[in-house]
Amino acid sequence: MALTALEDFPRHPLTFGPSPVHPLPRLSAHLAAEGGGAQVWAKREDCSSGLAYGGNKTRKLEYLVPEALAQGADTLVSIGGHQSNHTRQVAAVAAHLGLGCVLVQENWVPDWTDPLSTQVGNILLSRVMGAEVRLDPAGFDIGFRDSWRQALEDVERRGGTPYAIPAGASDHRLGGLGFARWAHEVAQQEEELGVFFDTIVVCTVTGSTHAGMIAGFAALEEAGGRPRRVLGIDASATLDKTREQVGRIARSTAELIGVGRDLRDDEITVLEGWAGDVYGVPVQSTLDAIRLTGQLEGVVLDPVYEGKSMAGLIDLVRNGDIPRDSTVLYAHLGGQPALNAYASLFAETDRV
Ligand code: 5PA
Repeated sequence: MALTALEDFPRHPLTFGPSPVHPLPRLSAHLAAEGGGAQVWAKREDCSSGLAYGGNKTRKLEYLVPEALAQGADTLVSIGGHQSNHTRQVAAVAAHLGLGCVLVQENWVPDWTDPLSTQVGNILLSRVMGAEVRLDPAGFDIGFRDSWRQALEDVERRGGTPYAIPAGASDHRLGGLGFARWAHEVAQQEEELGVFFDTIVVCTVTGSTHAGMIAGFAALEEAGGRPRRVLGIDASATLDKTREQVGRIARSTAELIGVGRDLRDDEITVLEGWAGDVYGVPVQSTLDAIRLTGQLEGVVLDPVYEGKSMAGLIDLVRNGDIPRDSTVLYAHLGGQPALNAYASLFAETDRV
């Protein structure tokens, strides 16, 4: 199936190619024994690039990089929490392209006081790759921030040309394109594998991963593809903001890639129930999902994002919201380096 208008946008490849898709047979069997019956597969953004462990932002940045280069930018400027996966991927892309990198790292998880949060995992990797890391006391917010504007101004004052990348590369005109393309990749892999994923489960916070998928699958549906459900699992714990942002980016991306109709509200589904009360702090279901997936499949999830979306998938399969005859695709969006800042949660072996 053609990529339609998506092909008109320049893309700078930063991945090895299509991200791998594979079944999770032992997790599926475990859930079947508990009353669910769906076949669970995973598509792996966490091992699709050689740039600092990859993750979902790498694919998004493929569409921002051509604009940055065309504008003559010499420094990428972005923002996230202390353990942001996004900023680590921006640092890797900057290094790969020979650009400078300034990262504003805010205190998005004040309730998680592990002193290693500003030293290990993602932030360590960003420093290794040469990014200028600026710690900032501001709390979690997916919107635009003064500290980020300040960083952009500082680069200009030094005579540089910054390229601004918002949190999660989301609230950006091109932010949804990477995952619109992901939808086309899924359709192609389905053809090769002879499967159809009727349900996609994806973690959502700043929104453009989920939004891009919605737009991409809508384009496929318009081209005659079978309809399917794209279930976003909120991990922001600021549900209204995330839901609004997903809807806005999904609609603007759909327009950009020429979907040719407005998206229906029922295409934009952000489910709550697994984020806990605050962003960045795992709850029991997060830890259970991390242990279960690790111990049954050898697939590692993080406590901020993927553990929460897998907790959602597990419950939805168990309680039949994802029916027994479903084939469900879990979008693994990366994020494992943050585990290092949560080591105390796993100090002892705990078999499921
Ligand atoms: C992130 C985001 P979106 O922000 O596109 O909704 O993606 C959610 C998500 N899984 C899911 C992982 C591993 C993620 O890293 N991370 C942010 C970051 O700063 O790392 C943007 C918040």
